[in-house]
Amino acid sequence: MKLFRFSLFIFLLFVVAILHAQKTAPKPYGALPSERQLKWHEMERYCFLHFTVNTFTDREWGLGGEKESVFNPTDFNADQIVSTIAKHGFKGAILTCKHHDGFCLWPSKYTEHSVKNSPWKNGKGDVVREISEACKKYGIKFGVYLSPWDRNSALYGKPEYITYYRNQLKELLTNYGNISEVWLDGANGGDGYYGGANEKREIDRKTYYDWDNTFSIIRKLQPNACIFSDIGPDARWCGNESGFVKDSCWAAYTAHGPNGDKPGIGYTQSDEGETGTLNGQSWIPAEVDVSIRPGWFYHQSEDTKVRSLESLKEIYFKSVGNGACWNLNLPPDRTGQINANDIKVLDAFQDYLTKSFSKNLLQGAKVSASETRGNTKQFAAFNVLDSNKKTFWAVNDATRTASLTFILPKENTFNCFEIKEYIRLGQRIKSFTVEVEKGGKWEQVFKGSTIGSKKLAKFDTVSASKVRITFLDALACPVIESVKLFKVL
Ligand code: FUL
Repeated sequence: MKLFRFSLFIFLLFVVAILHAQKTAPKPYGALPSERQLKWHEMERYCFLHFTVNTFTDREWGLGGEKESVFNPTDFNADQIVSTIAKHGFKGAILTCKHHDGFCLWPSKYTEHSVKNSPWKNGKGDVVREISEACKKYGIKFGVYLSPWDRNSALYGKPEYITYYRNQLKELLTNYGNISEVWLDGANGGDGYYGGANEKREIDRKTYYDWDNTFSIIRKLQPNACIFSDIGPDARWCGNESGFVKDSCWAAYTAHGPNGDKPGIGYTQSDEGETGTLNGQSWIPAEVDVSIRPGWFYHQSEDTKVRSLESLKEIYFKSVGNGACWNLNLPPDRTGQINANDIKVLDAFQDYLTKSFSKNLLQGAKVSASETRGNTKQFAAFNVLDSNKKTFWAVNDATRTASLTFILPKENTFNCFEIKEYIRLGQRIKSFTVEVEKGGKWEQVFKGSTIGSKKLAKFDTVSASKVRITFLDALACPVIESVKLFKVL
């Protein structure tokens, strides 16, 4: 009898513990984002600004021996550049402060190869200063690209170059206000001017730069800056320059070297960037960098080759719509402004976004769930409809399949769901479907895989008043922050 009572007591304790657990939020799963990364995710879209001597020599990669005198924009206007970015809904600008040719857009005290020896503003100009100040004016985040490869420097390839590189980085990170992203390019080593040596210099991508110590400098000087590279640590290269990540894309990432060995910047299996890693080691979401033109720098010959509206739409869905951030390159032209041909398509794209995404058709809808964690309001389905980013719908710990059913205020026509996981607790969903009710029967209109920070699930236009999202499989119980429904153009 005593034993029976004891067992009953233990059993009840167990039940109470389970019930209690379901009244508190689910435990985080796997790799998690930092506060710095959460802010980065919110940006969704920002712009690259590729500008240097190449703009004037009509090259993509300068050799390093260009005369400073070639840099001479006729009407440089940071206000025009940054206001264009802001007006079109982009949230940040990343400037090529130094590209592979080594020419510095600011008057670095560590080299003569900079704006200070150019005719532009009689050598008194500073592109980094003007762009960073315009960013402040328009509420745009400012990021810096400082090419690790420097085809101008005589020091490149020697240990002293690392000190030179870090000194320049320190100038950028201390003199220009808040930096949102430090963009580290993997392109490296080869032919160059190298102070007049004109030779080929190879470096060991895995060891030469001693990146860990450079990362510490960045963390110390700009703790909120995201560090981007092939391997993160905050954002990873998506693995291509064509404008996409795969439909199934994890923010978690475990980078590998080309031979399955230790990876480095410029030394990875780049196609892994397109998908991330299921149950990967760290939260290192993808950034999709792509140019609005065939080249990264402005070439007049490409004025007729600017991407179309259709192309920008496709990139948007394949980057932002797959949980990545989109870094669209807008190269200033020889005047030192964003070219009118580029602005034309940006206008059309902004108009498309406004018309497509300003009316959430779930406004006023009713939502019910197959299950609610601990049957408490705190985790109820209606949380996915509010605009509070801190509330979410969650199910019980053991559940992997669950659904949300929406009843619209009236029958409506739509073709795109926006779904967000509550990523503070990790990325969980592995597959899901969207169904609409037609004549009392459910019809599947979309089948997808991962969700993460944002998924745009686009399908053929349908009319219905009842629609259901079923999360079919997940790494841990589904936790959904928000759901919206649109009729996109
Ligand atoms: C590449 C560079 O070589 C290109 O010139 C460009 O800057 C692109 C964003 O990254 O690796």
